[in-house]
Amino acid sequence: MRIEEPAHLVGVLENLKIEIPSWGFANTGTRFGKFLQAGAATTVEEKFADAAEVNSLTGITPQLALHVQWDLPGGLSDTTKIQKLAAKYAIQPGSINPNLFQDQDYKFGSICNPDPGIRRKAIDHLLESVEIATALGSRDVSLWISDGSNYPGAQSIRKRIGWLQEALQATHDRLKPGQRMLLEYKPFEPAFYHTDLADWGMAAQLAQSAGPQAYVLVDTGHHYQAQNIEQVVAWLLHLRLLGGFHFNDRRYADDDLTIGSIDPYQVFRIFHEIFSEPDAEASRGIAYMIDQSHNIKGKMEAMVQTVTTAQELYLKAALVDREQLASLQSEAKAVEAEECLRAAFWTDVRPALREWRCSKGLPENPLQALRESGYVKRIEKERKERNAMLSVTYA
Ligand code: PSV
Ligand code: MN
Repeated sequence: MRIEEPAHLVGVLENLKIEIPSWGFANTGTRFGKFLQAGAATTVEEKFADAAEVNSLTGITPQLALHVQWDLPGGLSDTTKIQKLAAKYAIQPGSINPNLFQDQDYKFGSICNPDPGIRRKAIDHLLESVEIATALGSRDVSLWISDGSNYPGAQSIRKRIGWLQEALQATHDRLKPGQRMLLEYKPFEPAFYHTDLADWGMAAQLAQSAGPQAYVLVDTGHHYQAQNIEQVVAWLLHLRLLGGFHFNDRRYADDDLTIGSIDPYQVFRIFHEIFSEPDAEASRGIAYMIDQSHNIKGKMEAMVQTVTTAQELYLKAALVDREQLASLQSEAKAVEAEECLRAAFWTDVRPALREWRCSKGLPENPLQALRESGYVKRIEKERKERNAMLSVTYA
């Protein structure tokens, strides 16, 4: 496939920007332990440096998502340091992620904790996160609320709905014009009986009640096995509530594997729903973010592989002949309609992508270019000792 045919494909590629997570470069693991990597980022500066390298290879990752507790442990007072790093590496701070899950006080919840003092502390952290976003020029404050309970009867589900609403309202009211609050749902983990913000319906309702700057964030790993995620996406587009994604793949639960590694067709179907949205306004501001944990793969290679895979699947979805599909659907031609979708999915878009990269002065094959650049070897040498000293870093 050539990039000029059809002509709109170049525009499609120009529009796709993917936000990568700072934590994707740091040591991560599972609750059973961590395998430290010599080249993992040990400081926020190293995360910016790695993000800049990924951006120079792929050309589409100019923003880095930051987690407040991990990247700005000093809160608002760390924003000057982040601004300097952003300027030095030409990488913009992306979404700001408050942390409501690691403080010892949050054992029974953060903004849904039965203790009003702890709820206050959690709300203050959310408000500070909004201030951080403002100071850094970030549009999105992205909230994952991990609150829940482990045993029936242990907590009042109803009371906690009210506390959730109060906290989200207070956070929404602190947003500046143009900023957004993204609500990320997840059915289980760390809580295993009930999670206060468990699914897209709850998130949509909470976003609507919080106000016009609240949207839903779909983390692809945060669903039960058989959930039809593209249908969730279609509904959120319909409701004008689709704020963004945390992309990753999974085989079992929230596995945080690289996008498309298990089921590339699903990512394609999600993108197809977005391209099918007739109102450009509903899909314009969608934040395409990655939320992955590279425990086995080298972090730099995994990130480059992620970005190029996302680009391939996005381009495949752009190829669907939606006019033809609509007419086949109206005639209820099931096989032909499915084949129309599959024809786009099975198109090899890699030659077109290579062409587009060349036209932008980017390496044709970013993964190979990374291998040839010597970057990974250099950071492994530089960071090896620091990483060997770390036994625990991030969740
Ligand atoms: C929770 O599983 C989550 O998806 C949230 O987005 C967190 O911010 C992130 O993972 C932390 O790794
Ligand atoms: Mn996530």
